[in-house]
Amino acid sequence: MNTQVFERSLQNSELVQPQGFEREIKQATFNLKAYLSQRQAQVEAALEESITVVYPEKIYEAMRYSLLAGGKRLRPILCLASCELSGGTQQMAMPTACALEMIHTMSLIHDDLPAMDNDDYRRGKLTNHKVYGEDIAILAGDALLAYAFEFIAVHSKGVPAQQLLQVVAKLAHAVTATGIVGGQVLDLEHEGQQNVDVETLNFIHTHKTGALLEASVVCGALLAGASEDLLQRLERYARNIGLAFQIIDDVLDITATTEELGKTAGKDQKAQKVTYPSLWGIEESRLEAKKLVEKAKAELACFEKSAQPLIALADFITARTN
Ligand code: GRG
Repeated sequence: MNTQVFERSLQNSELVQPQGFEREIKQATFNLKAYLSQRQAQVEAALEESITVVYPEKIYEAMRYSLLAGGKRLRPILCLASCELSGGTQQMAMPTACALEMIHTMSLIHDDLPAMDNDDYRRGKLTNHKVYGEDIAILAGDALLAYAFEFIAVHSKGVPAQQLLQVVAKLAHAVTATGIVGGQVLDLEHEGQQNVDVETLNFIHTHKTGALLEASVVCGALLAGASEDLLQRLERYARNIGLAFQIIDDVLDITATTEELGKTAGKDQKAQKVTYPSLWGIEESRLEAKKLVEKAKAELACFEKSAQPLIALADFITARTN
């Protein structure tokens, strides 16, 4: 993983000052940096073990190349944190956490293809198709997508079958035309159009980016058999951080360097894409993202200590630098 870039994001997140004495006390007892690096190491180890290279080697190598290329591992970490808040264990959630990263990675591989966003770099490395060719990159994405569902079904332990079914259904819903794919189609359709309004932009991003982030949080809770009330709180938390995440992504495309992002910076402006900063400006976009994060955190305020990881992760989303 691109450790330096991740470290910079963490340092930045620590600069965020909690508002109010009470929150200061709560956050003082929670070390986000330590939490993230511990969880990240656990996720890396599980992902490393998840795919073995066998015959035909090329496809397994292509899958591993992108899956193990680093990244913040936010989706798996959100899933683990949500499962634990809901009374479950890390062991119950790890296969789903890995599956979320497999799906996220496949969406990045396909997004980088010449037919889509056409990028040469991702996570600080050459994109999958630049190394393995377009044909293998498409197949590596396809293989990761199917394997994600197999991985949940085969490796989940200690989770009732009914709960696993709910997880699989939620995840599939977040990926298909009702989720990432639908959002991506609309994004492609509106490329180069200047009359995109904020409702359309929200629709695109709540599907293209938000759906998988929401599924990460909700699946963690489903695995643990969370109550309906908790599920709804977590869903609202996730929807708010999902949109905030994309707003900050748009801002970073303008303010961060290619080195910091690990992919080509300034692509939105170059493609004359309508983004949150192009509609509102950078400062207003940051403010909107912060408001969404505050709304997300308010959903979990009643849980005190057990919600500290998810609350700190919400802050990290606006403070990140990549
Ligand atoms: C999912 C079936 C299926 C097909 C893919 C190409 C495509 C359809 C969708 C594009 C989805 C996409 C790339 C959305 C952008 C999401 C986003 C903001 C990614 C960046 O996430 P980070 O910052 O990345 O968490 P790291 O590298 O840290 O994991």
